[in-house]
Amino acid sequence: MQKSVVPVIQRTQTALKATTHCPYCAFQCGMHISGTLEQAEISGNQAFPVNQGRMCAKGWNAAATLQHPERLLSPLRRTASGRFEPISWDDALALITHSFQDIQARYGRDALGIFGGGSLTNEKAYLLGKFARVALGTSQIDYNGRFCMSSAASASITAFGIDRGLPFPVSDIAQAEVVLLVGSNIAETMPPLMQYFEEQRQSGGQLIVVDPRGSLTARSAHLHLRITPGTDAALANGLLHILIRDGLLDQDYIEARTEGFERVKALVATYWPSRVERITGIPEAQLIQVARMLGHARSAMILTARGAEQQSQGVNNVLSYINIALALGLVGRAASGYGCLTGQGNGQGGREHGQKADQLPGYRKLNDPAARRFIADIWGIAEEDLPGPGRSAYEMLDTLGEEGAIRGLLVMGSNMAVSAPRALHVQERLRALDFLVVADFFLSETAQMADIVLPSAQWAEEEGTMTNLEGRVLYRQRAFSPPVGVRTDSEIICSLAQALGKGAFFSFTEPATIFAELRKASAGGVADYAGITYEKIAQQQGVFWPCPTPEHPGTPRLFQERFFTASGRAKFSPVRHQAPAEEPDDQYPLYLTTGRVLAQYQSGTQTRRVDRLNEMAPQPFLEVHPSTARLYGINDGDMVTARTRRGEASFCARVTSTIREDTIFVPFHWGGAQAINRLTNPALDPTSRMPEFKVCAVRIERAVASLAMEV
Ligand SMILES: Nc1nc2c(c(=O)[nH]1)N[C@H]1C(S)=C(S)[C@@H](COP(=O)(O)OP(=O)(O)OC[C@H]3O[C@@H](n4cnc5c(=O)[nH]c(N)nc54)[C@H](O)[C@@H]3O)O[C@H]1N2
Ligand SMILES: Nc1nc2c(c(=O)[nH]1)N[C@H]1C(S)=C(S)[C@@H](COP(=O)(O)OP(=O)(O)OC[C@H]3O[C@@H](n4cnc5c(=O)[nH]c(N)nc54)[C@H](O)[C@@H]3O)O[C@H]1N2
Ligand code: SF4
Ligand SMILES: [Mo]
Repeated sequence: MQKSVVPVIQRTQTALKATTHCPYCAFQCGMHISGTLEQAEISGNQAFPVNQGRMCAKGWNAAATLQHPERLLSPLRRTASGRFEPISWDDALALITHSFQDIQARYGRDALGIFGGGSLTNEKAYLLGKFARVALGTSQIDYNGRFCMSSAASASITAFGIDRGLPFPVSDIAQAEVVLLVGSNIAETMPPLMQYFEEQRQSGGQLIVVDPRGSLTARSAHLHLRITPGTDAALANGLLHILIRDGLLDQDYIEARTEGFERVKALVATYWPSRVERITGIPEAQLIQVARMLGHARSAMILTARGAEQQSQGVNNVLSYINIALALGLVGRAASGYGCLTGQGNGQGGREHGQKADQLPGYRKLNDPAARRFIADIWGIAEEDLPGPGRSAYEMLDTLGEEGAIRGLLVMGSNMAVSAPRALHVQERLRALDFLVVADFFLSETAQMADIVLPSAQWAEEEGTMTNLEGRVLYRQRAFSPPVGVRTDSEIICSLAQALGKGAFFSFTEPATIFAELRKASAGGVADYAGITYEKIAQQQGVFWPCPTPEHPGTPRLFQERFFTASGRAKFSPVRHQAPAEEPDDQYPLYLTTGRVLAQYQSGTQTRRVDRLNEMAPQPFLEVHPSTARLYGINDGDMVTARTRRGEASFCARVTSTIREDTIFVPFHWGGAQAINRLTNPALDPTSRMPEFKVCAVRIERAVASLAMEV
């Protein structure tokens, strides 16, 4: 085989030095980076109060992607023969401008769409939203947070009038007597967060984990509730039923600080323990034990993550857990409350500054006339020129290329060919586009389908702010210059705006000037960043929003006095348990659930290119219970084919007694034939539009040898 020539990565600046944050998850570990181009050194930032110097394998190996031989170093164009050829930036920008203008002239403004991501800095998320509305005049922009955060966000806005993942610093976890951790596998998804749970345990605290699998996290807990997938609302209603029955509520709090309890009380009356045991598979005795642990604790927290949220009932699931937190008077009390563990690096900030279909900066609503006037003024456009709300992420992908839908798409910060539900269909829709542009560091599976690929700078090559899972705004320092030929996303957006004749609205020369405008645009909004500066972030080790003025210290803890609803009270929501969109039947007798492993990140574009991480997690696997495996004649290590109504794929079996007998689990970090999203169900939550990644019906069989060879 001929060896391809590895391109030389050249930079104008080669010394590396920065105090920054990890490029991956929402824990945003503080790190120092130093050394040389050839040998970058990464160390944990001991002074940063969130990770306190600790990191996981992804963070320790984060420098490996910077000098990676597969980095994109020039724009690429797909030729008639389907191959990519390098082209100049001028040519790339001219081709994009021409195609964009042509598509809008033929099909209207909304025929162009933008798909952003929760890994983009606040500055870039803000700029992308402005680019869609001002430079393209399209309503069609959404982002991958719709697959991630949207259910908890909707529920929190309904209950509390605000959506900040954790309304308290992570260090509060260590002080909580009892923590109910729902659908979260932090031992793999945010390992350094475990230090607070360890501290909690050492002070006599207890951890209860709700998960259909005995995940690494569940195995470290005092109690593991092995829930039937898709039944969280029944569990939460059942716990509240027992709390009411046993008189364990905080009546004073309910009266003083909440509204709507009576309707919830009436509704949960029918969720008696034996019924809830039948639905959830959790023994009555355990239900009573958990209710008592929560009800008698002086401080308690309920934390949810994707397990309960990525469902067609995701919003209801979260609301039902919030009902418990309110009934016990936990929200706003010391070392207590409800929180959602945000996932992506900037999953929090990414949902505040306007890359969401229905949103303007500062977490303002796009259909609120006052918000429209305020932002239109800042942007220097007429209010009537601001488009209205557009389609949500999956609805956008589902209709790409169709009559009246999006014909040209710009993707920045997502690899939906791997990560979207029903991925084969999404790939077909991507192929149906007239024009696809992808900005990425590598030729991701989605970039491979593009007409034009633009090479973007990575985390250590640009400055900017990120907002972590606590709502703490952080500053990423630039460590060195991007490779020659590579541009930052901000430069890309601004130069595209220029080429489209809208340069006057995008005359930003550096992230700091974008942040200055973001601060103004967020002023007076829910997510108010007006008082946050890069300098203040450095001085305070991050600033918690809301922070409305330069003198304001920021707000680490919310809800101590009031909620952000019109009445200032928190709202109970009566929630009925409803089955997931697809349940096991004769044809597809098992549940399929999906999630993550420690060493890989998301669609894997970055981490599958890091040798050390690939050694730790080289391929996906299918977790199956020994009795189920026996039933199908499957041994540990066999190739197993899994099929749903949407597709099939084969995986290596991992037989483990920690998972439920009726459930299999596959991680989603791989593309091609082993992408589990070929099988997942795109049923959406009616409010959040979150797809049901966590539950669908599946059948399995031992793969024939030839099939095993193929993958
Ligand atoms: N290593 C690694 N870390 C990551 C990421 C990564 O890709 N890799 N991604 C980051 C991002 S963007 C996110 S969103 C977070 C996600 O972080 P988590 O939410 O912790 O991760 P998941 O593995 O998706 O899901 C958590 C658990 O939900 C369980 N589950 C499945 N179905 C149900 C159900 O019906 N009810 C309940 N209660 N639980 C259920 C699964 O078995 C799984 O163990 O991780 C972040 N951190
Ligand atoms: N089956 C299943 N599917 C899931 C999930 C699940 O639990 N199960 N979880 C869902 C969740 S929670 C999430 S968050 C999504 C995530 O899935 P994706 O939206 O695909 O997210 P990433 O894999 O992080 O993709 C980011 C892409 O953008 C590139 N990128 C990263 N940062 C930047 C940047 O700053 N600029 C540019 N230009 N490019 C960048 C990366 O190289 C990568 O190719 O997956 C969802 N899909
Ligand atoms: S991936 Fe998350 S937990 Fe791991 S080092 Fe990075 S920020 Fe920290
Ligand atoms: Mo996520």
